[in-house]
Amino acid sequence: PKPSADPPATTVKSYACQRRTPLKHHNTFLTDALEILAENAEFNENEGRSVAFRRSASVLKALPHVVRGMDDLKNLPCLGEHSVRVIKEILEDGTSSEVESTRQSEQYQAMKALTGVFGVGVKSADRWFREGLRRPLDLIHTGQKLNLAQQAGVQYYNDLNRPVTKREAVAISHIVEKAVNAVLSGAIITLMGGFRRGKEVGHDVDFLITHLEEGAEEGLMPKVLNWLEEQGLLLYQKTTRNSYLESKDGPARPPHNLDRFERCFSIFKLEKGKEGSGTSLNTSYDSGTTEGITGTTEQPGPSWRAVRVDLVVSPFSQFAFATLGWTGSKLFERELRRWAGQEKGMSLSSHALYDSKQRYLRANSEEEIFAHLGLEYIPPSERNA
Ligand code: DGT
Ligand code: MG
Repeated sequence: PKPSADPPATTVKSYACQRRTPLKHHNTFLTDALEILAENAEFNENEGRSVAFRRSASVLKALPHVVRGMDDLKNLPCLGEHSVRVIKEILEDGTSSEVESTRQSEQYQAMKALTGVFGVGVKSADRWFREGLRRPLDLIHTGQKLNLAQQAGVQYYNDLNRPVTKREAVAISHIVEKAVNAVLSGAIITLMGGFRRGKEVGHDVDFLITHLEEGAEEGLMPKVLNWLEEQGLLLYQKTTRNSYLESKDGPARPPHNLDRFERCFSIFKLEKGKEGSGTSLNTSYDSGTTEGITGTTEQPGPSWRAVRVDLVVSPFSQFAFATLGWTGSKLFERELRRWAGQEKGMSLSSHALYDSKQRYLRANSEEEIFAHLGLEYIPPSERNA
């Protein structure tokens, strides 16, 4: 291979949604470092800084070659001064002092551990950090008031921080299919998120559920959850309503449409080796509530593990938008919306696309949405921005 004296004339487009970003790329040694700084900026609630580092990292992920010298960065978009400084240091010294000191800082480590608890966001973690807490168990020892999600998060901390394998995701798919089919026939269940992009492991398993017959999906979520609950397969669940409020001037749609697009954050109890056959009888679900922990005295053991599962139900008319919106990556999604707004004067969400005159643009597939946006179609496996 030629040395970098003759840098390849790689043209990289500036929006992540204009580029192909494979799962495996050539510059992990740089992108891991930049993403530590992005994460740390998030812990400090500095969103602009965080996005800048994530965009820089993402550009390097799209390169078809290893970055060996500063010449390789010529003509690349999105690389801010700070990112360039970090990259230069790593290329010259092997490491970046800023990245290493961040990685080792008490604040970064504590924030990482505390936000690693399901249900704990940056704000709570930061408050606890300033009160002297460092580890998830400190939340228990110091008697912090925890909501139900956080209680489950602490209880299943180890399992939920262990990567979910593709194999486990498939096992969960079978359970979800069984649950959905038990309460509604003909529903379509699709694995979303990182697994749809080809990842071998994930932090959770994401599903999108719809039905060809518009409206048939209404009321599905509570029924599915009840079924799962009865089988002893749920350790925690919380359903949130669709918070889609941006379409006041959008197409005439019945107001109850707002309630149709539901999301459930849950924790499944996955039996090892015999998936789909829940055995726990220890349920205490009150169907009058929308949030509950069951089997609170149980701890994961050799026979089962806890897995984070996100369920989303979408009416068929919004299915293409929901599919695009729930496939990720997060940066790819963000860039799609930024492209739509800044370059096209359009407005894109997981529910709809409106053009610059606030007209709703119909789409039956992801390909049609890319076409509306004037973008080349990027398949899920190349959306790992
Ligand atoms: P991971 O960490 O292996 O689970 O990776 P992903 O890419 O599956 O990330 P995840 O599960 O956090 O989210 C899956 C995709 O769903 C994400 O890329 C963007 C989308 N998404 C996540 N949360 C929301 C949300 O609150 N609203 C909408 N509209 N989309 C979301
Ligand atoms: Mg996921």
